[in-house]
Amino acid sequence: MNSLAQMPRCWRLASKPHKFCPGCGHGLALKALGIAIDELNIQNKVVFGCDIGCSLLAWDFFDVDTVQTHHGRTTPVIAGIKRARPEVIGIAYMGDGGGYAIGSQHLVNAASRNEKITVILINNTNYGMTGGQMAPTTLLGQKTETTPYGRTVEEAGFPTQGPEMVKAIAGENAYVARGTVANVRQLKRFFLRALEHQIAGKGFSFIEVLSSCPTNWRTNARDTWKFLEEEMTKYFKVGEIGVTAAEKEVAACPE
Ligand SMILES: Cc1ncc(C[n+]2csc(CCOP(=O)(O)OP(=O)(O)O)c2C)c(N)n1
Ligand code: SF4
Repeated sequence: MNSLAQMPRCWRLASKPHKFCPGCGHGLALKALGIAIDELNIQNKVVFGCDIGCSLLAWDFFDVDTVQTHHGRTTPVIAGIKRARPEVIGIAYMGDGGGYAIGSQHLVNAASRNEKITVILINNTNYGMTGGQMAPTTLLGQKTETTPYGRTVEEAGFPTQGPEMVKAIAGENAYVARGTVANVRQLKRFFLRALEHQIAGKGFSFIEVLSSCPTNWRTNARDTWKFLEEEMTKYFKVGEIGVTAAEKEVAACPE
């Protein structure tokens, strides 16, 4: 078992130090994922897909087969690979712009088809790579390049609650959770469960990761952590997302 201080075995050493900004959460999320891959000993079976946006900087992050695609299209590309080669472990890795806005139709349809893949979506409340525009996850009142006076419900609606949406679509066949780079041990546990769900052939698994983007938030270390741990978690609840007994009953109703 790796300790958190070690580099995961499945990381590609030649691409380290990595290319993310200092303080970026992507590196922590990919560390938790790397440890989960090591613990399950599945490095030779994983096909990793990364999206457009800062997630694409992970194209050479792991020593595993990797494909890079466009906005949310990572989901159907990985689903296609999984259908053609059911023995692989398919992981689609993307940002909130790619997954919830530009390519959201793919997430919705993959969830409703219960594709047997694992989707990991980094929620940093903005479009990181292009300079910090509003994303579906931008919090109410949050200032971004395109919401200089703060996001309002009237103009832009409520921030997307992705895991809750996916769970509502995919139901009990899916393993769904929201983790945070502020708790890497818990995040690794969620990744383990998601990958085990796929290995057991049970169906779709989806993990949203609350993550930091100090470059576009324009925050120092203390304020970055504060925004991640205090502001984001008020609206985005961390934990595994279940289906209540009442919801199951409604789903079973012929009407
Ligand atoms: C169809 C299309 N629209 C817009 C862009 C420009 N673009 C590239 S990356 C990006 C933002 C991605 O943001 P997100 O998915 O949140 O990832 P992050 O960079 O925050 O990790 C955009 C809008 C594009 N490449 N193609
Ligand atoms: S712009 Fe934001 S999301 Fe992209 S690498 Fe820098 S800190 Fe990370």
